[in-house]
Amino acid sequence: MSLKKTAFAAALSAAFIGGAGPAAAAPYNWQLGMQQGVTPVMNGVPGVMGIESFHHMLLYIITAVCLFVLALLIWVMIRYNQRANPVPSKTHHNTPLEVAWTLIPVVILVAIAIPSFRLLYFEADIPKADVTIKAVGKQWFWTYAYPKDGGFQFDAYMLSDAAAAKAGEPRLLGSDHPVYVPVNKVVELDTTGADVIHSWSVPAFGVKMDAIPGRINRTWFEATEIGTYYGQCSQLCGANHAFMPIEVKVVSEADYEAWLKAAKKKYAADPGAFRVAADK
Ligand SMILES: [Cu+2]
Repeated sequence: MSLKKTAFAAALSAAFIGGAGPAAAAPYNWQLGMQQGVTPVMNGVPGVMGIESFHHMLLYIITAVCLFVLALLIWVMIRYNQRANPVPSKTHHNTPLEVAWTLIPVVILVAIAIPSFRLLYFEADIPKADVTIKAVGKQWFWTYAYPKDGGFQFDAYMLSDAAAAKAGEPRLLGSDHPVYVPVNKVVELDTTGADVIHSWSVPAFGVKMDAIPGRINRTWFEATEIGTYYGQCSQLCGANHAFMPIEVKVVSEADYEAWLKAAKKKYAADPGAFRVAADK
């Protein structure tokens, strides 16, 4: 099999059976579908459809609706054009048909609404957090703080192309100071903006939360696989909007503790240094 064919087969298998691509934690060439999810919100839990399955379900429904409408249009154009049907019937009103075209869409919408609301509540109801991180969007970098683990904070800027290549990080996605979180732990993310609206977004986690000046938006994730995950600011926030990436390293509990110990020293713990509205 040629290289191109192999990539295509990988993309196909990823799209249709949800298989992992060559690099599970990041997009890859010829990929179809979403990045592989690594959180309950993305992958779902018993009783709650995750973002990925919910998206697939919507795709099937909308495809069926579009094909059905297309078929009706083609049928009308062929069967009832002026040439095929020179004398149009004067028929109007058909009660069973009108009931059907009202009820069937209602049933479809309810079928969508039930898993949609379940997922929405699952995302909004933050479980008891093991780790809390504050992410402050700034023009154009992120400031992170670990208010409950020593209160230290640090700034995370994008790596230059040269630095990213040297560090083996993807271009435009690598950060000079990644965020570390432990695997299989609930991480609460509190986000706000220091100047304009930014958005903290990591596709593999199913997280996209606006960072709005003057308020704290809270969300959560529980990464179930060790790895490095990337995201980007997802609100147009000015000239360097595209250059304030998010890099999250999901590590083992022991590695996290080791990082925490080093980080407290490195970022010179100062609990008083980081204050936002909700702290007061
Ligand atoms: Cu931004």
